[in-house]
Amino acid sequence: RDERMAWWREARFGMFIHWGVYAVPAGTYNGEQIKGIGEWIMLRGKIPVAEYKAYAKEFNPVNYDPVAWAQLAKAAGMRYVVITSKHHDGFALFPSAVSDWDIADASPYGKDLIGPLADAARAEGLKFGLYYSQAQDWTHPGGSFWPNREKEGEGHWDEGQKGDFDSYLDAIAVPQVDEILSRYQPDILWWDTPAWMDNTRAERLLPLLETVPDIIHNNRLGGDYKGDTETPEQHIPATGFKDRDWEVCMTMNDTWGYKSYDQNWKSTKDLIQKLCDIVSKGGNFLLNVGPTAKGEIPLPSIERLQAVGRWMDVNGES
Ligand code: FUL
Repeated sequence: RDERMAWWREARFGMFIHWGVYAVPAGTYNGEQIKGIGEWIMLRGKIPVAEYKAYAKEFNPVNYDPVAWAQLAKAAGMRYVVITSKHHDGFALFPSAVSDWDIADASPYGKDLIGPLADAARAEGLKFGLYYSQAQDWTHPGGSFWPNREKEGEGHWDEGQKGDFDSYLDAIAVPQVDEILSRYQPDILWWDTPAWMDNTRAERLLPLLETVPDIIHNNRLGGDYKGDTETPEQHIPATGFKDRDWEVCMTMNDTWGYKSYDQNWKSTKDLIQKLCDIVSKGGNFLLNVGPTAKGEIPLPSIERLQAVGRWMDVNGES
């Protein structure tokens, strides 16, 4: 374990990327600004599946520049990148053989978004991780719904979402995790919101990880599985975790996925202080950017990362 975790413990600072079809509505549905984090707009707005899927026709990231993204992360002093390969809306940013709700079939862009970033990150000497929402899925029949207090089989708002959770795992989650592991050999698998997961279900995904030597995964798989890393979200714990690796994930404004009108940006000074606070306690900092549907990281995020980079040039380790 120690050897496997060595690069991660040294890394300290990484870029989280929440990118998907939710960047099209960008926080607004039917003329209404939907409260909360942008990538949850489908649930918070109770948007019907067919209506939500239509957004993919406008998800055309022609300005996507994975090399520039990787260089930005590198210049900021980050050592790894973690991108959402599939978030709760079920949309795959990679071509998937088991679903048409993916970049290849549902968007005019039509090309893989994950592979080019994996290559660009690795060319910059960065490690490459994938987020995958294994349980919660609001478009494939049978996917689960968070929070856990929604009983199994409940929580949906569209008939098309109904189905059997185990069948969903068989048809979508297991084969897609297999696809992303075999295709991209990620250094990290970042699970999320394990609603309705238990040991038996977790054990259908867990063996897939063995196909990627030394992969690191977080504590959100479900059941009793605690993974390699603790994942405090949007806050810095008062003290570190005893005998556990940990990583704080945080947004620069108040959303992970792009929202056109969220301008509540943390200052560069605040971000640097947070990084120092976390690192001094022995943790890692996974700092998020939410690119637009055209494939652009918002300028305020770029400016902050560049400023953190200038601070790193003076104060960071090389
Ligand atoms: C949460 C998710 O529900 C959010 O959308 C985001 O991905 C965050 C990092 O994890 O639990």
